[in-house]
Amino acid sequence: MTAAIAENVEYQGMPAVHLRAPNGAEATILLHGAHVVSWKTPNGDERLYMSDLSEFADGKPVRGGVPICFPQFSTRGPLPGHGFARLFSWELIDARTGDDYAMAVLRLVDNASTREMWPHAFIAEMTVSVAGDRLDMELEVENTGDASFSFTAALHTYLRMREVEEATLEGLRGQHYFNNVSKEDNILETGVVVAISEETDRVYYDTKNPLLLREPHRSLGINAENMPETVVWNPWVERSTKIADLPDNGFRYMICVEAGAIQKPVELAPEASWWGRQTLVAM
Ligand code: TA6
Repeated sequence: MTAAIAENVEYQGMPAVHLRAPNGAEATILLHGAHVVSWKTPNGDERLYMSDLSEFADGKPVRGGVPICFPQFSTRGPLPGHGFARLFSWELIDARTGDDYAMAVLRLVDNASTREMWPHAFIAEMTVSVAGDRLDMELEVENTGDASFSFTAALHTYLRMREVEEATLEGLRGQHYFNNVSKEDNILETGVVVAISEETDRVYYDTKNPLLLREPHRSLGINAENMPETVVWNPWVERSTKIADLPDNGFRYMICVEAGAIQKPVELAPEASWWGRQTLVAM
């Protein structure tokens, strides 16, 4: 055991905060987008996927890690895809360590640029902590204006896979989903596991069970709170070639399992706040 660390570092030329729990688990979070770009278990095993072709620049999304989608999921509205939270620099407002954890809190407050796109006053805070074999990520949004607003949000987690075809995702049987590839809605998931062998882009509704992502050599527990949708995304062969910041074979080494509040927008009255959380547990 060593002391926990929360320190300012650079990652790909951008300011970031590096967390290390006393057991050696680590996470790195960019101030840009409050974007978790790395999470390693104590044995040094990286559990998040990051594209080698990702750009790291103001106003550009990062391809990999955990993009925050806010205040709009995907292209379901007039804002840029997945909203603007991932395009701006957030402020690091707290970085702390304890006996068994290290954590950081980053904040985005509405400003002239956000109000140009979305005319609302808000504070968004992302809290990230590493402890034991867990990564906890919580997004909180407060309405600081004098009118209600609504939004959708997601933690668009890119999980690193040794080979995505080896992986199975358990816990979605019996749920209904929207298939964003075929555009069919309300499809019943009948499979005991979801496996990736083609382009997959699904929004599962009202998912309450913890999920288990198994690979032959390791597993990952995925829990969400207050984020009722689970998105499962892998672009597969053809679509990958159209994503400039993803290597053509990048889809083999990733699966996105996202926690979101998507189907029913969150309505926030003045002074009200909301939070949603995703927890990953390495096994
Ligand atoms: O969450 C799945 C999804 O919305 C897909 O439809 C896919 O386009 C992906 O996110 C990536 O979006 P991005 O805007 O980061 O290219």
